[in-house]
Amino acid sequence: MRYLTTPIYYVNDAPHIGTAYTTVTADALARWHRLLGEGTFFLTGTDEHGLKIQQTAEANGVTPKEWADSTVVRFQESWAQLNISNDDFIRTTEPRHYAAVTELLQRCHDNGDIYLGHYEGLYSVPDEAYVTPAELPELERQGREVIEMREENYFFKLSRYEQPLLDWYESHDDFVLPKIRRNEALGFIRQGLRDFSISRTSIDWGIPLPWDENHVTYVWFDALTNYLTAAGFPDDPTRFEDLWPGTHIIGKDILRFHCVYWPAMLMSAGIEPPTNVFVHGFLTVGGEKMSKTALNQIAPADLIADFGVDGYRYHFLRDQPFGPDGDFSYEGMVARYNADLANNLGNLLSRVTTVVGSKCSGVGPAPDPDSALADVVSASLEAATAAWGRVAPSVALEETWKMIGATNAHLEQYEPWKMEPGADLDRIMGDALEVLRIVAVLAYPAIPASSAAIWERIGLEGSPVDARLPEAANWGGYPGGLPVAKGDPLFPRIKA
Ligand code: ME8
Repeated sequence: MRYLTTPIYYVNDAPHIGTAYTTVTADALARWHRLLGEGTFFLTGTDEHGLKIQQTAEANGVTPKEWADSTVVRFQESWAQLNISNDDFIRTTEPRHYAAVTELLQRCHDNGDIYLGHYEGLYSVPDEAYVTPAELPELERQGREVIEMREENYFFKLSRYEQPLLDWYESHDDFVLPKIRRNEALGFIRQGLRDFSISRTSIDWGIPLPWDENHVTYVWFDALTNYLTAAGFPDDPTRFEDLWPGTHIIGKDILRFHCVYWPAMLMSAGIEPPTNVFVHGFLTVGGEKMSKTALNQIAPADLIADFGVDGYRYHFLRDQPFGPDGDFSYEGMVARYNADLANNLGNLLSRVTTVVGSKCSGVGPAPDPDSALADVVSASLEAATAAWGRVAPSVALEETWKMIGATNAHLEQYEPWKMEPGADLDRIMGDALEVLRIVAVLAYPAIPASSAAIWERIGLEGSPVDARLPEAANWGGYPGGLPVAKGDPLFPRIKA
């Protein structure tokens, strides 16, 4: 089973284009793997313990759990609106998660990797992490709350895992992708690893340590374990065996936790590290870092109102390559939407359905088995498949759109709207319908609802969700003789 996860987002924050970026990308990947006929389990959820949530709940006069219950809905609604096809939604306040964290802690403890020590130093509340004095000026500049902490903590012997981690990276070349992120993680390990604190006594909003109830588990130890919980750890070994190890999709801000701490924790507990960690860069808005204080966090719903759900999904998958940082601009989004969706795909659909309506009595002809477009399709399919495989949705979509471009050019060359009805016209329209069918399958991970609408308009039964690749992209699958409907534009042009 392919097990894909997003980070679990802090329940305190509202969803924004950054958290939605990871979630939409993971969703598109999950949909792609389902198209390939692979069993796929896709998880997202929320991170609900820790000082930040305790403080906000107090400020709002409610318990932390009440606070989490009222705010988690924002994520659930946003992801539903964005058509996210997660199979499970995990909340770290669920009993199943307490069981998993307790078991993981106990295993690391039994393995001799947890000891009692003292911590004195600085703690960044929004990051839920200890920080060094050297990091303080930058954190202050960003307006992040940093407090003095002095407490007894349990520590995890990360130092013991320096060599095992280096060996793991050595023998698992693709563990962290893209390569620049792998090098970043390796650089951190090579600097030497310090043990990290895994418990707190100063807060009580968390999961108690099984051997010392005065301590609650540090929020990161707790949060990372969500990936095991949802896979059935520890109570459902059959399910766990089937799902684990998983693949994590994360942003670069939490690379150290996922690529260094997490595999070490798992090794300590005798559990295999994840298969892959795919790490993307950060989105900025008009060149600025997004933050609550800068009031520049854009809510997905605001853009969906203008571009529709699929317009939203397509933009971030196509225009923000996975890996490097990227800048978001509204103008850029309008330009991409108009070029690729309103013009390229929208035009193709409307031309084809119009001509079939007026010159083929609304009945779609079958494609020509020897069409020149068949070669374009097979080249695009090969390139798009490779791109999805290396988590490069922007390239996969660019390749898919090459088929659309070639078909529009084909139509412009033959101008079927000027032709008389007959075999020549039928061949051209059949080819264009066939490309639309294949595009509906290949673009489905990005624009699922629009793909289903195209499918229906060209008269096909069922939906692209049931298609299986690569067979579904074989040339000649459009049977002909189906009713073709014109309908309203799928992607109305947007004025800049
Ligand atoms: O860190 N651009 O949660 P979080 C792109 N609870 N992606 C962004 C982004 C941006 N500007 N801002 C946020 C936490 N993200 C922990 C995770 S996992 C075991 C625990 C995305 O709500 C990106 O995926 O701060 C980043 O890694 C994540 O949101 C952080 O979400």
